[in-house]
Amino acid sequence: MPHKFKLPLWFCLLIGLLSISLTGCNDSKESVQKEASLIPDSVKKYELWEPEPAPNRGGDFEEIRARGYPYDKDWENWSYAIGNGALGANLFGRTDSERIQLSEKSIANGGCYDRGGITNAAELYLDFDHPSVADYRRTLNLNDAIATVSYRAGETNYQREYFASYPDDVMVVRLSAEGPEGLSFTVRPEIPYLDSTTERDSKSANVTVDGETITLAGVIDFFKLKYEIQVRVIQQGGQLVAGSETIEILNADEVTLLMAVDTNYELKTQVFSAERLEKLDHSLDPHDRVSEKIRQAAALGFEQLKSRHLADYRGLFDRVAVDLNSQVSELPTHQLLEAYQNGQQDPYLEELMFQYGRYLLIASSRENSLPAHLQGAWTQYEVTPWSGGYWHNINVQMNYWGAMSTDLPETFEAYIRYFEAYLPLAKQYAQDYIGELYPEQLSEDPEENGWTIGNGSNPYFLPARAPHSGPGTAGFTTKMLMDYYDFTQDKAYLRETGYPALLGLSRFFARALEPTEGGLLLMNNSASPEIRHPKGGDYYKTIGSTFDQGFVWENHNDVLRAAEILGETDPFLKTIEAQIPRLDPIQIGSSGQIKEFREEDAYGDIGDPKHRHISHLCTLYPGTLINASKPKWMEAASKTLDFRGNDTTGWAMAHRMNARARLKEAEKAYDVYRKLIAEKTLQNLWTTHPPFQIDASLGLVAGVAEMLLQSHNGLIELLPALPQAWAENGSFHGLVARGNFKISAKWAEGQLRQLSIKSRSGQHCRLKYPGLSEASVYDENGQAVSFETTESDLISFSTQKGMTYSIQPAPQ
Ligand code: FUC
Repeated sequence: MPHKFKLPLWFCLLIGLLSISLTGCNDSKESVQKEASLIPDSVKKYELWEPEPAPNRGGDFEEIRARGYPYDKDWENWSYAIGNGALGANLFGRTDSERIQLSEKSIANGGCYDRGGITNAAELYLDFDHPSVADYRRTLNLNDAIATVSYRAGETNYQREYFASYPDDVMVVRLSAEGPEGLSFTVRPEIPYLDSTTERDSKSANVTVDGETITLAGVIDFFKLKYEIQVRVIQQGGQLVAGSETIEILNADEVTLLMAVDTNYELKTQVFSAERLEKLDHSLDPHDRVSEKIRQAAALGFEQLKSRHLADYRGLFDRVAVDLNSQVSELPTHQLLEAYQNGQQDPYLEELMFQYGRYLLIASSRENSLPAHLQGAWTQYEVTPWSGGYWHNINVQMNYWGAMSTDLPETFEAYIRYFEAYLPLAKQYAQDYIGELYPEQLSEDPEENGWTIGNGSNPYFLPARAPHSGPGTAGFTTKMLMDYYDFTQDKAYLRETGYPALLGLSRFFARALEPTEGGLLLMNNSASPEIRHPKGGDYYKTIGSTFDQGFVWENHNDVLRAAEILGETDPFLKTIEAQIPRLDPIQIGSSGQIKEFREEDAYGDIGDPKHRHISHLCTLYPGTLINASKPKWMEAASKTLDFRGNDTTGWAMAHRMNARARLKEAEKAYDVYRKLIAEKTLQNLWTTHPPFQIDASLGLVAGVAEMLLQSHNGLIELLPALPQAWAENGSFHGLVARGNFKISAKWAEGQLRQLSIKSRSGQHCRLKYPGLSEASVYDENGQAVSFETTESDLISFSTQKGMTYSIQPAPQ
């Protein structure tokens, strides 16, 4: 096809047809620039709020959820979470006795499996004794990551602001009072679960007060973890009275509380590989580090802490906006949710859930923190459900599915650091595995045996195998590592971490695959996550499950692509190339389904037909093997999802949503999104398995992005799964496509109307949208850009790094 070249005049006329505020043809350069950015006119307010404090009726030790206790319904349903990656706090906004519940990711006891589990760090109560108040409001503002409480008691107005600062690693609360009464309250800390009867959860604590600082310090016995929490009380006006374990404030105008937490945990291989009591350096004391954080924060003062927090947080959060043609709702959040549950279609709540997911990801995973765990960064439990670990058969991956496409790759750095720390032990596991099962395959060079992992890890523990999830689990993990490169185009990362990881895993797979008589290579010790024997009972073990074969396929292909990008020529790449055609990962069964197991015939022959996991569709999402170039597989995947149904847990709905988006089944993707909000969302908009788990909140972020933009098949597809409910009018700003393109688009009446693409790495750009070959492309100087087109809906053009391109689709 010839290169397309459109005249600027034509371009101006087209733009004139659109209802955007452009000033006419004389101004075309400026117009194009304005259009190119597509920056939303104003930032929409995303806020959770309630006219009542959260109830706080306490936890119930009798109610055990996913092995976790005590279950605290009010904490899960009503409290608001803030966090800075490492540190989390749940706020109740109470006026009698405020409860600030603190979590820190390394604070762990034995947990429910006796191999470490995060546990509630501390409770801080602020006793106000304001039993009857007026004009009460508590909010969690997502634009600023600040929570507030305001009310009137008597003639006095009280205000609170809370935030968790990443740059200064402190929690900050400012309280103020205006009126005759002044601000009087008692700061009363509590170390929870000190009376634990089980040895694996026992701990010591010492609470001291020195002037304006309360210190909580102690040891959790299981790993001999030393922890310290300091609370500094800085008051203006009034009086501060230090007790033995509390601080009382009398008649102040304003009080700032600073909280810092630290432990002797250090993320390095030793925490995974050493024996329980050797994991930590017992000579380390967190005291100096905590004191220093408090000292520095106090020196900065509230206003500076706040402006540094806002600059940091907004720098991440503001990168992406999605407008589904909504109006900001004035309803309290639980009523907004109730209306939705009663069938009201509300694009504002759908946007709010998306942005809330991004907020929760920023709050629970940062460059220097441990990754987001099953509960993000939060736990009030003594024993957290499933130990609050990193589950590698879907949950931890789902946490990061939306990180790259919604321009928060920094949050994934936490996982990269975690991965690098556990990798040496994962290599040992591969050595053990091959040595035990295929001794003739064992290489003397340990690197040649690669690495492998099992399912449920945590900051102290990495399993070698999982009873119910096959070796594909590690391939599920490397998909994130490859995606990180594909989105960021960070070649140094690919060279140092991504490629060696992928290559190492392919080395392991290559040794662990067993040749069959028919010439195939199948994974033994294979499983499909959590599927049990047909008649219940134990986990189903097999040879060559779709999950395992699929992830070998994905990893093998990704490593070849990575090698090409880096110009690597390792001779082992030839082995990988030769193995790929022998994997036979996808088979269609007699019901027209994607088989989960090779020995399955009709759908549901093996395992629970309504099972939450859809691991045999992982090559549809997050993998790429099932794609539009294989319509039969796409059809079979769709049938499989129909058979499986949507009556499932929170995160499993989020996986279905992403899978439906990949199938371009816009209405079905939307239906499951609606169901997730209506059925698995709590009043504080946390999502639930149940119990509360963070993955669905983060997985739906990817789902919304995937409905609006896809980029997994070597091209960028616009509005691939736009449902009727969003079609009339809408826009997105700043979503990211693989190749590191930052994309903004507007649509109306279901049609793409404007598109702008910033090329952040200068990659070749391939775009897909119906009729795109008739479009016009301009660079940010207003110069027409020539492009190639091979099909009517596909254009491709070279880009310059840093340049923003404006694409004007022809009207359909
Ligand atoms: C996987 C899932 C469960 C749960 C657990 C934490 O094992 O199958 O549903 O999410 O992780």
